[in-house]
Amino acid sequence: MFKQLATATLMAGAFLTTAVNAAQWHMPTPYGDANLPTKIAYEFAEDIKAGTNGDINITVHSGASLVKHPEIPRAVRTGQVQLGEIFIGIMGNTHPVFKHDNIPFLATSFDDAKRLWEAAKPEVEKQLDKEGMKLLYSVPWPAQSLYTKAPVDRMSDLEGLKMRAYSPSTSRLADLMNTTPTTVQVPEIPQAFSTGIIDAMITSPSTGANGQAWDYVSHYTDIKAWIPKNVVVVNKRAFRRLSDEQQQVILDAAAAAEMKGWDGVRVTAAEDTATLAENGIEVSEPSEQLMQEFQKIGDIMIQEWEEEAPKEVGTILQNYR
Ligand code: PCA
Repeated sequence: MFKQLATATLMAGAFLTTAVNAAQWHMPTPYGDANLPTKIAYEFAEDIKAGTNGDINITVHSGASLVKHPEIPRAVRTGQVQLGEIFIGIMGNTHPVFKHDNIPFLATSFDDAKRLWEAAKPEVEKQLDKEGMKLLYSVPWPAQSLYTKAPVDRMSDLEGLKMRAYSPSTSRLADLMNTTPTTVQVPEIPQAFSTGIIDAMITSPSTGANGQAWDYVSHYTDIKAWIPKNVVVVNKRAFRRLSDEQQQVILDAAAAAEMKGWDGVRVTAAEDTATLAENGIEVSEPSEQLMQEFQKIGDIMIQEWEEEAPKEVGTILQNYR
């Protein structure tokens, strides 16, 4: 009898421990299931579920289905959701350190982009920390290139066009190109082109291929202007509440996700550029003149960016260079 009671108590205790440490978490992401970052997010959630024996069960809500992209930082900060994925550039108005992500011609190869990320990461982590968030991992996009309805040989070919923007930095870039910036989220791109809200955009071959850009543009000029990233962040309080073992499972899954992103993007960049060409888009290298004109704008943007926060941005540039 005693023994039975003791066993029952022990079992109840075990159950309670599980119940206290078990968690159903929600992870909003901005982009659809066809995108590399989303695929990695699902695997990240699987790794954590397996590593915690189901105690931390993360539901990935892709394609901004639970929280609209611009609202994801606030949702994680306030603990409305425990973690989420964010395109770094959209936080450019929160603090200039986030703008390192969308500066044209600062880092245009994957190796340089990785170095820039290492240089910027401590400053990014500091700002996220002030916002109650902890950085888990990043996923880079392929380099950002130019989609238009006509060939582009020089900057003046773009003058007056309505240019898609997706961050404060890309709005500024559109201004400097003598185009008109219009903010459009990925799911609305096809409609924005068909209704004449935008005439041109700068984004990855992946976003062009996923959105069937051949339906609304004819030319892809491969300027490779910058390599932006998404980050996955967790609410600090939610993370701290976990046991040390659970925290370690999450950190290990994050490290694996980071590797998958930086390896995988090289493959998707090549595949998706080929897909654009296969579907009839004219893919071409930029003219020397166009690159020189873009380069000048890039220099202006680096200078403006540094003036915005000389200390933090100076540190990033110094680390990078
Ligand atoms: N695709 C996303 C972010 C960068 C990219 O390549 C977009 O166009 O919004």
